[in-house]
Amino acid sequence: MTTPKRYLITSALPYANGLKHVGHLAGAYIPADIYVRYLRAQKRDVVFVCGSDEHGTAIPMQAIKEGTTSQAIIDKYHVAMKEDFADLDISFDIYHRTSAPIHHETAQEFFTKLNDAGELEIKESEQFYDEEAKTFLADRFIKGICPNCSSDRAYGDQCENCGRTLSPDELIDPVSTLSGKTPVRKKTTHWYLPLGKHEQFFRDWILEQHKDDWRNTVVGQCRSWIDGGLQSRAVTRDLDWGVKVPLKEAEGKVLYVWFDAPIGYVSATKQWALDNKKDWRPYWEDKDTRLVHFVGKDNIVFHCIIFPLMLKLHGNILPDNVPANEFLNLEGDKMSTSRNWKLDQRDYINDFVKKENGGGQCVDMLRYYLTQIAPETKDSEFTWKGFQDAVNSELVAIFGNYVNRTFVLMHKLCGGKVPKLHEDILDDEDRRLFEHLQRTALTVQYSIEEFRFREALFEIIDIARKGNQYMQKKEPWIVAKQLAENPGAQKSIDNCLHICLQLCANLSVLINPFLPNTAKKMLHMMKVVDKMLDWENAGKLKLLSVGYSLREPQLLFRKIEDEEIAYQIEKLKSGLVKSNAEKNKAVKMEEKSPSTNQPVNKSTIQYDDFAKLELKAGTVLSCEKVEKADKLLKLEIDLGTEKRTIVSGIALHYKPEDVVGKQVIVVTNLSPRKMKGIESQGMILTAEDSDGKLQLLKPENPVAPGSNVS
Ligand code: B3M
Ligand code: ZN
Repeated sequence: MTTPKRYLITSALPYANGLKHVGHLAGAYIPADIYVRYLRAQKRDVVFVCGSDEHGTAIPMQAIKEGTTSQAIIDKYHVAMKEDFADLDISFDIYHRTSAPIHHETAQEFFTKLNDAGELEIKESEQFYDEEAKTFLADRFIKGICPNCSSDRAYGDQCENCGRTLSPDELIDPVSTLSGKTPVRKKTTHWYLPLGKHEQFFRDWILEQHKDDWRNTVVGQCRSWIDGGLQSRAVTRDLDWGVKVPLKEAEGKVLYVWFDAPIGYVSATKQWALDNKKDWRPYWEDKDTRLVHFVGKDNIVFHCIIFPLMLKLHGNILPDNVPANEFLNLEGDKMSTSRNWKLDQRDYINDFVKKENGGGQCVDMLRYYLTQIAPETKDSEFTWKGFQDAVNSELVAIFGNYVNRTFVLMHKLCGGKVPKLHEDILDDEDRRLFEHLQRTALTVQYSIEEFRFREALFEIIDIARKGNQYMQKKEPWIVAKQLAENPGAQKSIDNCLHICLQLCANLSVLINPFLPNTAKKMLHMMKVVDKMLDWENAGKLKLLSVGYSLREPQLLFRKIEDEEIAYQIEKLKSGLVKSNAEKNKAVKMEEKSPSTNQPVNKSTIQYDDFAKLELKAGTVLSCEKVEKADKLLKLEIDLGTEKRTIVSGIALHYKPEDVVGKQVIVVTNLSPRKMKGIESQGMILTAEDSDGKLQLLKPENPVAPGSNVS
């Protein structure tokens, strides 16, 4: 691939509605930062932009939750997120915010240009309206049951449980999150981006042009959107928080957050250019710019379909790649803010980075582990044990140990100076190591250019591993013992340490984009300036001059102790218990059925509470799928004296024909509730096996339908 004139690199703009966790960090920030640091070391013209996404319903909802104003929320979280990124050495050229006037102007100009060119459709439709709060209900202000997974944590834009993108119409049992009431439908006008009209463009651009250089997961998601039929997307909302629609007839409407947020990349570039006396235009208008968006997989459609279309219609360049990451799970479960099952960046910073023996090395430890397990091709998992292993057995035992040994021995056996390389006694072992280094430098470069950071990091550690093996074979400390009888042996010691030191210098160049603090520490030890870290030095064999005196070694990494890990795991678990206790309270107040499959720590109840349940055995008479609900089955159940219709979320685990004739246990006195328009008159009991599959509970031997269960 040819080298472009300049690069514009973006990381997804995080919502300013709360602190971000390490899943976010692994998905969109660390990979982008590695890439940018690499480009800078290559002396390329690169601008790295990000900022807070301060619009959308997520902000006023958080304001309601915290009993404050939307403005106070964005001010608080904008500052907090900016600080966290800085503490973790994410090296944005600008961390901007979408509440800035320059952003509002830029977003409005985008809308106006598209609208004036006739590229938007105007349509009247019926939307949910809360009569009590006297407002239309956009996205997050409407809640219901997910048609895909039956979770009750589904909103008008997306299900929090399964991640599916939703429209308010798809929700089962929609309620307003403002008043808790069932909303009514009311007419309203909105502006739409007609994606369907541009289907051919997407097919050519993504499915043909980029089918090989974009990640399979990204192309796959785009293909399913395109093949599924691209619908027009509303780009305005009835809401009073956001960028005002710049039209008289659109009083009270704002731009949809997903219309304005990605324009935030443009407005951030403008602000950066202003601050640095540069021209922003070529970064967005000149074809010789490579635009790369780093995002998590839930943002793919917006960065590959919606925003590119906006850019195209507005006359801008298109992204060259969108290396989206899958999700990072935590200790066997999905990371979740609502369940408090997460590791916030802030918590890591407080518990490790800001601690006495923390600092830059702890930043690098997290950057290391999150890159080593980066969910580049599939979901991956953060475990505290995995973190400890990565640090102790790779960073400490391989990388840190190699550098430390080299420096210690150089001081002990070579007088603290870079020894000479005696070409006349170079052997195969020496040459093999050189060759390996040169090959690896190229592999690392290639992997980074292809956004395969895990692979690149593995290769770098492997150099240190090979360095350790080399030193173990050469055993300069043993050779040193023979010096009295054989003074010529010093040459062999010199060669070993010369080579090991040049390898250390190379390691600092290669590791720099990944672990910048470590590279800096190594520079200090080698007494060299930043220029050493220029990428052109990668793979070079004479980075350190002979006779140059070097400093004493500093330990690059400390060990992670068992107690630290135990403490973190305990903290995580106790956080979950707390959030479940709060959640149980909320569920009770809302009188929701416990249909979510989250781990719940229920409190003890009295026998009387249990006795309120009426449980009966029944026999399934018939069963069918519920339309437009992947998880639901509708069952007719014989309870002896009566028949009942029950809707159950077992469709992913049982086929309708497999259930007919089976006996089941039914909760018969649960108040009826409607799901997908069908009244469910009770609930059947299941148990979840270790694979997460639901198993129907049944009496050991058949009993008469209607038999009591106790
Ligand atoms: N704020 C969603 C998110 O944080 C959204 C990204 C915007 S990128 C332009 O996942
Ligand atoms: Zn769902």
